[in-house]
Amino acid sequence: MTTSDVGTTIQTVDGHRLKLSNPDKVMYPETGLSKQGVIDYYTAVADVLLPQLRDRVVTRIRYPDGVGGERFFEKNAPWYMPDWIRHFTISASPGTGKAAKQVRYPVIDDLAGLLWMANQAALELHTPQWHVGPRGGVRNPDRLVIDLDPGEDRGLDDCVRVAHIVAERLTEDGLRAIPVTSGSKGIHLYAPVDGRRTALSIHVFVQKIARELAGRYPEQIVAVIGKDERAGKVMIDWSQNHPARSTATPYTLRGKAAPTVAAPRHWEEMTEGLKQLTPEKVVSRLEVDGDLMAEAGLR
Ligand SMILES: [Mn+2]
Repeated sequence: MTTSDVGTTIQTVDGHRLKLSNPDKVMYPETGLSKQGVIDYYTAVADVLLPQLRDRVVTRIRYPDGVGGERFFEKNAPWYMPDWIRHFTISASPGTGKAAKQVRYPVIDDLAGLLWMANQAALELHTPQWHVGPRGGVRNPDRLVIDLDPGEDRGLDDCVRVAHIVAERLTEDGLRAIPVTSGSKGIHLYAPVDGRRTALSIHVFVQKIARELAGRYPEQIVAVIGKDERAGKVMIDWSQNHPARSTATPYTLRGKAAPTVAAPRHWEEMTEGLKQLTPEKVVSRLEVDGDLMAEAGLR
């Protein structure tokens, strides 16, 4: 049910009354994608995105004036968040034994929560590799992530080559990775893990693999996290497995000049000329491919 007002629509979603403000506001000037367009995208992918968000705390990058304007990274649930969106107060660095500040994180359970966030211009959603339990306990990760970032003079083709190298190395440890083009410059590789290892131990394990591959392919790969080191190479960023870190959630929009999505891909696509995907493309692929994340055991 939708009623219209000047600059606002009221929708009832999942039994919650949602006020969507400024639907015509342009969020991506390069293509003209509006806030309504963002809401339509998130509605179209909800069936595959919600399983990625389920029981994970979500940090947001908000673009109140669209991608050309100021953006801010938000961890805490804003005070005005409706109480039907769950939230958990958790250490910013759980499971590390370090004193860290407490964060009141939201968890998105349904389309209503997703659209409430979209209405906040939270274009980008980021999640950690661990779940939160029903009372706010932090579980061991059920997946690992390896972020491939191209340095200066390197691009997606170079990331593709390194993705194959990393995936093959992971099979030696019985891990099967799926590539996700990040919607930015690189590729995220995800692999399911059995939940018996802590985030910190996975963090160290992935760091070891990154260093090993950088040693074996020094012309192509660097395992040192930093902007300068990666020039002319692909950086294997292992650090996003740290329990304090999060990664762009598969199927989230990215806040780039033109709208793109963090999108799961077939290995057969991982060849020269690979491109990042637009939201339209991701939605049309869903009808053909279904949920590649689920197929990879990642939901
Ligand atoms: Mn990256």
